[in-house]
This record gives sequence, structure tokens and C-alpha cells, in this order.
Amino acid sequence: MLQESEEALGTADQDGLPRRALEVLEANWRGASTVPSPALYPHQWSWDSACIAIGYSHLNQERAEQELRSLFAGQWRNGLLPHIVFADGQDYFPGPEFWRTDLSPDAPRSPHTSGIVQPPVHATSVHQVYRLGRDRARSDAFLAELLPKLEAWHDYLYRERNRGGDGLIEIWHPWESGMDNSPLWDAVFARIELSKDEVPSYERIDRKVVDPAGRPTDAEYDFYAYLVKLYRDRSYDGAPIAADCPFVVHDVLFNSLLVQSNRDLAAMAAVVGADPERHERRARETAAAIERRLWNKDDGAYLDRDVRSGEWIEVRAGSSFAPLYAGSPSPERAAFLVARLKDFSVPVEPAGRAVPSLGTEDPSFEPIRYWRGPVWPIVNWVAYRGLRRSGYDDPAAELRDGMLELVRREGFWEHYNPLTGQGQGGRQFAWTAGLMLDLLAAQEPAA
Ligand code: 2M8
Repeated sequence: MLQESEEALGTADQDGLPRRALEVLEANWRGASTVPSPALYPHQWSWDSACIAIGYSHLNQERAEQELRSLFAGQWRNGLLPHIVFADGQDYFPGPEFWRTDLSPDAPRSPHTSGIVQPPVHATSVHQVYRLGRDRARSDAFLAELLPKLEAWHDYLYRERNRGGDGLIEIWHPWESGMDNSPLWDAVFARIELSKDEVPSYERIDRKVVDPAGRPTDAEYDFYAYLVKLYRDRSYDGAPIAADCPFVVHDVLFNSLLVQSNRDLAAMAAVVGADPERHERRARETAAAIERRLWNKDDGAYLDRDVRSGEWIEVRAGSSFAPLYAGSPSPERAAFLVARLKDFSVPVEPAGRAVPSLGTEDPSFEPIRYWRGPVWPIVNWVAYRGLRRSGYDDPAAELRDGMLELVRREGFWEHYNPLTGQGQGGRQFAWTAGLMLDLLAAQEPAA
């Protein structure tokens, strides 16, 4: 199958990259789903799995479908798609005993899950898996099974997280952004007065597994744990959380991914003869709200907003280019953004560029510490697709070449140092492998 895969990707000359990516995915496969990285993240993560399925969509229909099915097995009765589906008996903080999602009548009794969400890239993933499936009968059955679950997931977001009613969806925890300790959240945390007795006791495991210099600080974990306790104390009931949660953010990346997922959902609804209009309308509304409420014309950038304070979050993150992926900017705005992206990105020798998670000139920039500077594959994949959809194929190719070069040289790491290119964080990282398979598939065949 491997040789066949390399041919399918047209990349047999890529230093065996497809094979190496598949080896990582195989090593992290746990029978029904894939762990992001064996020691650091021994459960199933929501947006990681969506990206892993995107990678598998080119090569292994069965695995791609199974990955997504397993994730949706953790979906709640109210549609919430949890950010972690737990495996039994694995060391990770916070595990099921900390989340206590059994306090919610909506959470499944089995499998155990967390009680928050992650960026909604799932409909895009399911759609790609459906489109590329070779066994069409199987693909049809998969679509029929997943479509109502995806609709319930989006309905949850538009029902529970749409405070203003204009389609801009809010997140309630930094983990919901997927960018845990990004400087995006510093100002939000600075506003929250946290006394020691509000922080539940907990023990971190991550620092025993990877270099602590690349992890969030204890002060950040205090906030993470405090917020989980706040949900737990409200039995994961949306209304009191919406009323009391001090962390409420309109995030650019989350909403941009949602726009495209709505479009994918509309396309899938049309395939089965259902009405796509609800999803098309949501795509339009959320795209319009991004342009109206997250474009800061003074900064010439898309910025997150702190919903509680009403203030802009004045941090230019690598994720701030995501509206290109959503296709929401006007051609003029897109051209402006593309020029900015060029300056923001870093060179990867011998040829290519990469988007760091934070601008290297930013006073908060740290090349090693997690979401405060390193190059993340997901951020680059979003920027790559955004450039492609906006017609900027050359800068897109530069990003693709840069990412593939980092992986070729260093292997499949969680993230990469934007100054040296060194692989960092968790090793043998599954969504890095998945997204690279997708970028490889997007390579033009050799002339
Ligand atoms: C990181 O987040 C988890 C919490 O969800 C953690 O630090 O323990 C983030 O990079 C997140 O985006 C990712 O999905 C997860 C698993 O790779 O790790």
C-alpha cells in the first residue's frame, strides 16, 4: 500500500515523506483512532483528528472514516463536540476525573470526554474524506451517518455561542482556540483577578514528558484549571457559563474555519438532497461578521476581540491571516493581507517560508514556548489554503515548500523553531503527519 500511496500522491521523489508520515500515523493508531503524540497526548483530540483524517483522505479511506467516527462517538446530546475523547488508563492532565462531565445530562456516559470544544474544521474534513473516497458506496454510507452529527455540532455553536446573534461565535477557554498559551490571551487573563483559593488543586504531567521551556507556565495552567472548575460547578450548562465565564473571546481562526465548514456542510446537504440554505446563510453571516467586527482598520489586521471588555486584542498572531482561508476579505483587503503575510513569515533554507504563531518582532515572541512564536503546521496549512483560494499560488507554494522542508529535515514534530527550524515539543506528531500528506497531495506533479 505504501508504494501505491507514494504514486497516488505523485511524490515518490520526496525523500520518502509520504511513507514517513504514514509510519507516524501508524505508530499513533490505537485501534479506532489516533493519538496526537504517544507520551504527551495519549487520547483523541478533536481538531487533530479532523486534520489526521484530511491526511488519510488521500490514501486510506477506511482509516479516515474511522478516525472521524470515533471522534463523533464522544459527541454530546446537545451537539457539543468535545475537544478530547478519553482513552482509559492514560496519564494526562486534566483527565476525566478533573473534567467530571458526568455532571452534565448531555455528556455521554461512555466514552469519557472533556467539556469544551475546539476549532470547527470537521465538516471540511468529512467533506474531503467523502469526496476522495474510492469506494463510493462506502462514502455514501459515511456521509449519511456523519451529516446529522455535523449539523448538530454546528447547531450547538450557533445556538449556545452566538450571543450577538450575528453569527460571530465565541470561545470560553484558551483551549477552545487550540492555541493554548498564545499572547492573544494575556490581556484577557490580566483583567481577571484570580485568588489562590479559586484555583482547584491539580498536578501537571506535561512538564515531565517534554521540555518545560516549551510549555505554558504554571500561572497559565492556574487559569486553565480555574475555568474548567467554573464549567464543572455549573454542570456544563451553557446559560450560566455564558453569564459567568470571564473568558469570552471572538477568535479570528475559529470563526474563519467555521465559515468554510458551513460551506462544506451545505455542499454535503445538497448531495443527499437536503436543503443547504441554513448552512449557506450561516457561512455568509459569519463571513460578514468577521469583516465587520474583526477587521481593525487602524492596525490593518484581523484581530480577536475580548467580548467581556469589548476591547480589541492587539496581538498579531499567525492565525490572524485565517480570513483568507474563509474567503471573506475583499480583493483589496486580501492583497493587503498577502503583503503583510510575506513580511510576517520567516525564511526556511534552502527555499520556502513559514508562518510563525507570533510575529518575530513582537515583544512577547518566544521561539520555543509553544503558541508564543513557534511554527505550527496547522497555522501554515490554513495560510496555504487561504493563499490558494485567493489566487496567490506562488506565496502559497513557498509556504508549502517551507513546511515540507522543515519536516524533511527534522521529522514530524509538534512545532518548529522559527529562527533555527529545529523540531520542538512533542515528537512523532500525528496531525503534523496528516497535514503534510495533504500538502504533498497539493504538490504540482514534476514537469
Ligand atoms: C494542545 O492542547 C492541549 C489541550 O487541549 C494541551 O496542551 O494539553 C494544543 O496545541 C491543541 O491545539 C492541540 O489540539 C492539542 C493536541 O495536539 O495540544
